[in-house]
Amino acid sequence: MTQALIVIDVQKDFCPGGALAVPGGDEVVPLVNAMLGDFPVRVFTQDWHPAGHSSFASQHPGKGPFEMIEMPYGPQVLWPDHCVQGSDGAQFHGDLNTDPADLIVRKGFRGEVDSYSAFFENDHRTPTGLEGYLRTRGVERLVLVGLATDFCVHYSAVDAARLGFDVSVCLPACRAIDLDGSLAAALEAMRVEGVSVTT
Ligand code: VGL
Ligand code: ZN
Repeated sequence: MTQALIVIDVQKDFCPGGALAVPGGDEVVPLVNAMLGDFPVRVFTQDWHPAGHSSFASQHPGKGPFEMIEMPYGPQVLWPDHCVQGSDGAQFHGDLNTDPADLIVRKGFRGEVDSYSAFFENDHRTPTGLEGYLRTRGVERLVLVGLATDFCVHYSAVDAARLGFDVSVCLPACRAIDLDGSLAAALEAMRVEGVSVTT
């Protein structure tokens, strides 16, 4: 069974000092680097928003970061401005070994819709193309690592499981934002969808 390592959003803005820092986000870097050699297929994702993206609290007068709003496609958390296309914060962490990446998938590049998952945007309908890439390369099994456990890793893992991939999340190489219990909710949602979580 061909296995792919999917490295989610290990970018400067999600690491300490970044615009949307995930506690301990940088700690995953050496672990991810050490795992790359074990996989014949390696895909990295990069959160990649245009300036003024609709998920940014700065675009919603009277709202602040981490508040919720209703978007046409459903509820959406508002975030500090982060991972703006071409900005330093959108770059991968400087110590992440990106040379072995076969494919880099950028997501969240449409102004009006956010995209946590590496497979579908937050409307749950618009594909990123990653499913077709993995299938045409004969990949059946995915191991997910990266940031953040409770948002982009979680949504990617659930979508992948629903698409029929055998999915496992390697928790030691992930870190969470954990807003209002979102980590526990994500772990439960992944369990329900048949994602295996390794500790
Ligand atoms: C992410 C919030 C906003 C993530 C991306 O990578 O988990 N979280 N954009
Ligand atoms: Zn984002």
